[in-house]
Amino acid sequence: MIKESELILNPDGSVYHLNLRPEHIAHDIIFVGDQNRVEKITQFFDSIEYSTQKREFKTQTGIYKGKRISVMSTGIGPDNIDIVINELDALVNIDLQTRQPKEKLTSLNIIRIGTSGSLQEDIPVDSFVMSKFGLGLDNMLRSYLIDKVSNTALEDAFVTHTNWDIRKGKPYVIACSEKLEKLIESDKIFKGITATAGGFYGPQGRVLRLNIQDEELNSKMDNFDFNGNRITNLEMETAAIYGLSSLLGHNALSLNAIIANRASGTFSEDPYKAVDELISYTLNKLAGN
Ligand code: R1P
Ligand code: URA
Repeated sequence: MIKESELILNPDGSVYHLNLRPEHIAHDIIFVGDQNRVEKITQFFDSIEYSTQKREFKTQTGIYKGKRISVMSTGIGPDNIDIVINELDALVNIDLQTRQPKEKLTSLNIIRIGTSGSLQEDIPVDSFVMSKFGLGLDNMLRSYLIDKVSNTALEDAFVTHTNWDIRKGKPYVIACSEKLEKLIESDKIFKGITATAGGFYGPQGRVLRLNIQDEELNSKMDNFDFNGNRITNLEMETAAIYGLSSLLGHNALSLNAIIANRASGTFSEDPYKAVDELISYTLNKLAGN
C-alpha cells in the first residue's frame, strides 16, 4: 500500500496538485506550458465535460470531432513535469481507494505543444520542430533510474563533443515514442534533438547582465551532430517528459513552435500565430484527419 504521505489525495479524492480524479482525464493528453493556452485549444472542442485548476495546473477534458482529449498546462520547467506525470500516472495506474498499483497498466498518449528557441540558422522563427530526442541538461531525472531508458551512445557523443563538465551531472537522452512520431509525420516539421534546460536565461546561454557564459560550450552545442541528428532547439520540458513517460510506460511526443532564433538573434513578430497553427495541426492529427 502506498502511504498517505507519498500519494497525497485531496478530501474529494483528487490527486494533490492536479485536482483530478481518474474519471476526469482522457488517455490522449495535450500538454501546454501556459495556462492561457489551454482554452486556445479547447475553444475548438464540441463539448467540455470537466475543467479545473490549481496553481499553474489547469486541465480541461472534452470532445474534439468525436475524440476525447484532455488539455493541461504544466507551467514552466522540468520540476513541474515531475509533478504532472507522476500524478497522471497515479490516476490511471494506481487504485486510489486501496492505494495499490494496478495489475493491468494503462499507457497515456502525451503530446506537448510548446514554444522554443532554435539554435540553427536554417530553422527560422515561426517554423516547427518535432523532438526526436530530448537531451536533459536539467538533471531532474537523476533521482530516478534513468539509465534504464537513456541513449548512452548519444549521451557519450555529446559529452565528448562538448567537453561537458561532468560535475554538472551527465546529461540524459531519451527518444520520443515511435507510435506518436508516426501519427504526426510531416515534412512541414523539422526533426532533431531538443535540449531541455532548467532555466530560461543562464541555463540556455542567454546573457543579459551576468556575462558568465561558456561561449565554447554554446557553439559546440550548435554544431553537435550524431548520426545526422543535430541539436535543433532549447526549451524547458521535453527531456523530462520523455524520461518520465518512458520510465512509467507512457507515449510522449514534443512539438514546439519556434518563437526565437538564437543563431540570428531574432524573435517572432507574432509568436501566437505559429502556436495556433501547431494547435490546429495536432488536433486534426489526433482526431484522425
Ligand atoms: C519559457 O518561456 C517557457 O516557454 C517554453 C519553455 O519550455 C518554457 O516553459 O515552453 P511553453 O511555451 O510550453 O511554456
Ligand atoms: N522557450 C525557451 O525555453 N527558450 C526560448 O528560447 C524560447 C522559448
